[in-house]
Amino acid sequence: MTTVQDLIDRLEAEAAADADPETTPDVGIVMGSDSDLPVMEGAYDALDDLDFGEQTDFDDPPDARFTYESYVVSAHRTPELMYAYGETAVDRGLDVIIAGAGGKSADLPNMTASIAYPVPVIGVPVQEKSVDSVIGMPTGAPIVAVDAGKSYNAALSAAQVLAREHDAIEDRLIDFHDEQKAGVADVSADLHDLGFDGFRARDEE
Ligand code: AIR
Repeated sequence: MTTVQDLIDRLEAEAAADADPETTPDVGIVMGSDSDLPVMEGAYDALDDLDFGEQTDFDDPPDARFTYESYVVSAHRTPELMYAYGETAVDRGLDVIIAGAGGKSADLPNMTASIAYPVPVIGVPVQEKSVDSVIGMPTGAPIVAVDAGKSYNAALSAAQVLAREHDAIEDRLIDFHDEQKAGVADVSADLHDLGFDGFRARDEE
């Protein structure tokens, strides 16, 4: 069984390895519990939509040029792991972190933002009641956050950060936006041209 100390040792060894930045995960996803996965799933979906690959082995990156990794890190159950993840972020080659937590004490995003600084952290309040604890940071301690449950947007924001340095991600973001625009135009014309009943009947088919 893997212990918290095993994970901390792993993160520290990876940080010390001085890996080629092209082989390290670009985005780190952390969440307070695996019970957050149904909400955090959107971040994986968006990164997949943007052609990122999932890196499950630090020493063996996937073929995709841009990658993400994910861990469960609880601010309250495993504070040592939260510190280790934040403290090793720069040396492990992470460029941006997406952090999600639920409940009223959703402190993983805000604490990770402070520990990993200056690596930007995009916070995802997993529930409505988590919003205040995610975004309520004091002056000088920044966090970027999305609305409750909007993990898909968190990944788009992470990609926007990376796009300032990587034209390929910028192109993919622009394509994604164009696809969205086309989708709205399509549905708009269908609603108008089929009429309400026809549109609903088509959707129920
Ligand atoms: N949580 C886990 N450790 C600290 C916090 N705040 C959050 C998780 C999850 C919620 O507590 O992010 O949203 C409930 O976790 P669990 O594991 O009891 O389902």
